[in-house]
Amino acid sequence: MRSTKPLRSALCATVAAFGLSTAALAETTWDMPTPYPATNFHTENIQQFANDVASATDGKLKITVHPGGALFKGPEIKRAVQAGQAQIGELLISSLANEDAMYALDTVPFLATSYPESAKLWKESRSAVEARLAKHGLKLLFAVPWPPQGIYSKSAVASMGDFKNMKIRSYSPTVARMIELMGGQPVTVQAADLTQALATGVVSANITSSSTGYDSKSWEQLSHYYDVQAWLPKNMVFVSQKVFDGLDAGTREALLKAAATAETRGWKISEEKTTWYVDQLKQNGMQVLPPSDALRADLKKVGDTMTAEWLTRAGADGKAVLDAYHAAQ
Ligand code: PCA
Repeated sequence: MRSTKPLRSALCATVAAFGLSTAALAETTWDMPTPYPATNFHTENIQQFANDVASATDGKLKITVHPGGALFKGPEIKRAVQAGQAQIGELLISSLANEDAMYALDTVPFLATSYPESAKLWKESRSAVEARLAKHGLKLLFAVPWPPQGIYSKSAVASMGDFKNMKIRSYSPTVARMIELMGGQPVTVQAADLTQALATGVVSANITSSSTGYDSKSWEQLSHYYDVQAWLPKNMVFVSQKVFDGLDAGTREALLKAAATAETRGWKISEEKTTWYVDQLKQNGMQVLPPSDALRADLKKVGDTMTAEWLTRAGADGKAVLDAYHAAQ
């Protein structure tokens, strides 16, 4: 049963008087590994979510956020929660693209390139993502997009030929495939290691958002940002279903409510901050440019190839989601 606030306070006082920890009072603490820096808007949104949960449950459920891949690296976070090494976590959905095509959908180039399109795509694909996580004992709580993805480079890029053999940083199997189709050489680098990879010259170009370009101080090594707006990848937050089921009904309800609020808030902040991030790139001396017509046309072809590849891989389930998305336009 959920104790009332005065009763809990009285119990706390009693417990304190006996020199025991207040943790003995059914207080639960969860570890939450996340891959991105503490000051990134995703992490700030998650910290706010954790604060909301703590206050809605009178401190009964405390979520300790471990940003920057410090507890587990991005790609390890799903396994960590499945294995019970953490109770809740965040990761980039498309980092799981090799596991299931549904996780790759939001990185199919030029399928959903604006916030409204991205919201539609999420509405149509959410239950498919939920079902896949459920098979692994995980419960989806919420998802939030990154700003639109563009291309950073060390020199001006006129057409796709300029990427020939160039080492380009990738953050997911889908991005790696895109780089291959662009003629470049994909090098997987986690966001937490990006600044160093740029500084040591491991890569000379990068595909990501204005947000991660800002976080990694791209202007220190790269000079151009082509605002291609190719897709808006999402991060998702999920919890172990078993751990969730172990909560009392009131706490479960508070968690789900805070998650829904975090999703709405996250989408809004992501969109609002996009202009600010792009401005920061400019203010730090980067040339922010639209892609040339030739580059845009070539990238569009890469997008068409990847859409066809995705459909082949995702089968009937995938086609149903894609049809629903197009019908909702
Ligand atoms: N930032 C993350 C993923 C997508 C994005 O915009 C990164 O570059 O790793």
